[in-house]
Amino acid sequence: MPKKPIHEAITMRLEVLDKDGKVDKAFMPDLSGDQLQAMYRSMVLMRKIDEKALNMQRQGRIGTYGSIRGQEAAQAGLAAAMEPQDWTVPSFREQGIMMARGVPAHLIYAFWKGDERGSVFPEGVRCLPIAIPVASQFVHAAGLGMALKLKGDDAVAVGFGGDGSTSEGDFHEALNFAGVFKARTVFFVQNNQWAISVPFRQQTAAQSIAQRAHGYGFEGIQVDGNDILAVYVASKEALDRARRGDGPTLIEALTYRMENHTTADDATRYRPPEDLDYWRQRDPVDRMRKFLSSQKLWSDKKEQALLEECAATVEAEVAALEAMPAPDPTDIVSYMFKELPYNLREQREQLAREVGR
Ligand SMILES: Cc1ncc(C[n+]2csc(CCOP(=O)(O)OP(=O)(O)O)c2C)c(N)n1
Ligand SMILES: [Mg+2]
Repeated sequence: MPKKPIHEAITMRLEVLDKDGKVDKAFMPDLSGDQLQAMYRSMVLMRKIDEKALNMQRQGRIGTYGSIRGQEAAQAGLAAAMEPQDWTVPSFREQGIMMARGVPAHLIYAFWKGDERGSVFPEGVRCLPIAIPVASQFVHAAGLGMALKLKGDDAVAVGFGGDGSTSEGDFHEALNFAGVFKARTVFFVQNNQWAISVPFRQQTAAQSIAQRAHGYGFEGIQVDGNDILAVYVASKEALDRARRGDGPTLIEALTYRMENHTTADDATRYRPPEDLDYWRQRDPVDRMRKFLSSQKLWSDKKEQALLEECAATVEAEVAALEAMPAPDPTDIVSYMFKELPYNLREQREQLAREVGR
């Protein structure tokens, strides 16, 4: 008996903007000059908020911090495609999209200062708290997407993780459930090519993360994650599909982590320095600025004004952080359960006695 194919599986990669800021017109999204400028501005603000966090960590004003430098296009491109009612289910490297979705930066700083109030977002911001357990976000996003479907809510849940997270069982369980139940979910993996010191080639023998979606019966797409326009196009398509009820999508945004894993890491011990030169030439922010300039949508004057505006925003967010009254130390166990189990209740009482609360 000859073998017969039972399915076709082709994984596509999307690029719109090349490293020199030239676009492939066939895939150029229909966005106005104002929208394109707003997308650029959003990336620059993300970078400035991020740079400040690294500086504050060095000054001892916040704790350990993981930078998003190099991943701004992945987060700003997706944010631009999301609707206000959509849910964000972030991991620990999503500060950019969280800000773009309405989480004030000083709360993100507060989180990294170890302050539980950094996870309490303004009313109406549909963003779950930062969750550190790798790949747990996919399970939450699958469940949320299933709930949205059952409730007939016109929103999509977007769950985040990195390349390393795709080796966890949670990733596969979440994708399987979401596929079977046609969850209103988009799985957004930022493949920044490192999981702390483990390179991507040690995560999987597959050529891409995107292709793994085929095994769960839905589409996966790889995009140039340093190309904000490609990320926007792929995200819009995936969000529209989920909103129509046609099921989830896995997006792999191929990018690069330009900084250390966190401030507790030293990437010079494992990463070839020439990688950084290669990726610096593909910087997502520079690339979009080159494109906008070529379209006469940007100028040195606008750049200067934007940098001044971002510096003022950063200072205002730091001032808001430092104006927060000292946190209640017993908060560390306050939000884990609706009702505290007896052992945590005892520990909280003991802590309260020790700190005099
Ligand atoms: C379940 C679990 N295991 C291990 C860790 C420790 N840890 C934190 S980040 C990380 C690597 C994550 O790599 P990746 O998914 O590529 O995300 P990136 O940090 O590159 O954004 C690990 C192993 C964790 N937080 N959770
Ligand atoms: Mg990674």
